[in-house]
Amino acid sequence: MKLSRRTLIAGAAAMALPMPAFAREADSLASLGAAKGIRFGSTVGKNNFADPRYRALNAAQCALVVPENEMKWAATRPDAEHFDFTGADRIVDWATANGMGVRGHTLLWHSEHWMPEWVSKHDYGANPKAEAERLLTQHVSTVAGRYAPRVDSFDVVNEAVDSETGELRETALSQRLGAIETLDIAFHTARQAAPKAQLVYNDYMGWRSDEGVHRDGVLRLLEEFRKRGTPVDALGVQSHLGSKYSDTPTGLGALDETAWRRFLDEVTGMGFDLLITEMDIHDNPLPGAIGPRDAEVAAHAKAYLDLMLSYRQIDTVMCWGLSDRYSWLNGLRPRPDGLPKRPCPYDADFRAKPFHDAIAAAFAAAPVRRKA
Ligand code: 9MR
Repeated sequence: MKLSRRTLIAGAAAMALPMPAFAREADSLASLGAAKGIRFGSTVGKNNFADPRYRALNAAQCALVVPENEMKWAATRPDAEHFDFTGADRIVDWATANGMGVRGHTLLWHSEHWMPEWVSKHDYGANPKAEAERLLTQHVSTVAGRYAPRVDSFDVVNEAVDSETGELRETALSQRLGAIETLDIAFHTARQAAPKAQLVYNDYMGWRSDEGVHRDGVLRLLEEFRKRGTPVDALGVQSHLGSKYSDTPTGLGALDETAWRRFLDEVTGMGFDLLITEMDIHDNPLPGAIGPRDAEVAAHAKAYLDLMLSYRQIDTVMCWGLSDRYSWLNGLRPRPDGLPKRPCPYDADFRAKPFHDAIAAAFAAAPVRRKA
């Protein structure tokens, strides 16, 4: 009897055996994606990287991983003088040893809230502009230089556009340098430090009808990048799908597919490639019963991926976590009924869910990529 990889993983996990090391099988999401020229992957890090079952699941399913937090300023820069690459190195070394590629996330999270506190409190001295530029270029060149070429795609700038206003956010760096100038410096420095890597602007604008302001803001920023000659290769479409603020049982929100396609057309029309960088589905507004809930999540994922993969500029599809056990969404507002969330392709016990099958089906239906 030939045991499938899924059975082997579940069996080994149940018996608490060391995980078998095996090559990815033909039915893994990585292999199904690769058949169409798509790299499939997910994020690892935080508390989940210590779980051997979870590492094995990722190694079995993914061609690519991205450290969830370990490459951010908050993890790599305890203060202005020092770098700490312990967490990021561990993930990059493991991925390389297991034949997986790595994406870098993120060289600059352009948000006061998500930068370490010392960046705001830092003494910028007599020439604050020069000092802000020194900090930023030193950071980007050190991190990008360390991980190139093992990292061949970086989220250079993350979430610079305020989703409520469409304007660029302000940070301690941008107060000294100017907002667009800060982003320019980050991209130019990344290009120098990692000349062969894909440089990505990454954000969470999406296809719901209430996301128009955010979409417009991102479009304006991308146009500005083109005008200024900023070296940006692609837009990372995070794809955190599902509810925003509403936890009422209204489904996954009103969609505006026409506006979304127009947005993607404009982005690709400017010559940017696209990536899906952080896909998951927040199921707070969906009914508690697992069958209908999983079915709705899967249908949503399939419709979304079908639309997205019709753009051949997408050759990377990443989930933000493979298993419900470790989703960041568990730390967000609880479901109104208090039940565990089910936002990922695998459940909390690492069993594939209909969301997994939806990804497999979308890959099977996808046209072969331009760059395959
Ligand atoms: O999933 C990440 C969570 O563990 C961190 O606490 C948080 C702040 O560093 O970032 C989360 O990841 C975010 C990603 O870096 C950027 N896009 C949105 C993701 C979910 O918030």
